[in-house]
Amino acid sequence: MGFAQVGAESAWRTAETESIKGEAARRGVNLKFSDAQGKQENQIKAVRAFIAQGVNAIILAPVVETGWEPVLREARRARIPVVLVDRGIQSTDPSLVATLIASDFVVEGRMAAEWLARKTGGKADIIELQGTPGAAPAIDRKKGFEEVLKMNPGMKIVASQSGDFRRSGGKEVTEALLKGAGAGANAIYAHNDDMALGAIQALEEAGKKPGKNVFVVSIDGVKGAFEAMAAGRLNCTVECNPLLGPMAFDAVEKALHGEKLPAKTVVQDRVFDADSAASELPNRKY
Ligand code: GZL
Repeated sequence: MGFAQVGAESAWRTAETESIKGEAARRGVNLKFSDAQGKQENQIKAVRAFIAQGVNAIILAPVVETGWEPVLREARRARIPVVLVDRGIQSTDPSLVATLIASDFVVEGRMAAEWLARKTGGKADIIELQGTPGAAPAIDRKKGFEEVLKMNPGMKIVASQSGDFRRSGGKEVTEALLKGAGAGANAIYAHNDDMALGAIQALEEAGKKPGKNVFVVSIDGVKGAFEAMAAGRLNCTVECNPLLGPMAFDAVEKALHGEKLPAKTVVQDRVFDADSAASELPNRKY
């Protein structure tokens, strides 16, 4: 089997890779792994290589939504099923993939905004740290967040920029925005925990108190986020479960047996905040 992974940009990504590699080992599957360093052309090359090597099936975490149809047609021609995990694609032909296993990022964006609206009484000037441009989670987390802002006129995104889902990106973008359009912000919405943790560092270096006079809300639910919440530096994280290995291999098995799979299996997410962080921390698996 082949697994074409995005890269290693965040703790979430690492946890997903470990889940899929671990499940392959548990099932005695020979898994060929490719880390695309965040570049779609490397992912496409990896899928082509898997096809040339005659793998039985391919697991793909598509870095961005567009540009997949040609290589997916080549996989279909080779009768190699492709299971998408964690991010979806835009395609006019649903038969090109066996199924998608992922969270609902629009719902995650809504949950983050609803939590912030409750916490601030619907009044906030927000710096938004976006994920990778063109990636399904970046597009949809923004969409869901803005849906809730439409119903809360006192909440405004005063600055928004991509930190590419990286901690370093979150820190650098926050440093820059605090000197510009985001100077008066009293809240940060980060599309993932790694960027939120970078932003928290930037806020503290700017003499602000993240978690206290600047609310910080993010998504993923990685261990570092729970530790930051327990320390009072992060206010809320919306869980996005990366432990997709078992579901991915179940889907591959079904596809190989010619079973029809649902277009999408939605992974359920929960919201956690500082009140529950300390008690929840020991239960965290990633
Ligand atoms: C979500 C996943 C995102 C995570 C980030 O399914 O694609 O990519 O939220 C990761 O941490 O980089």
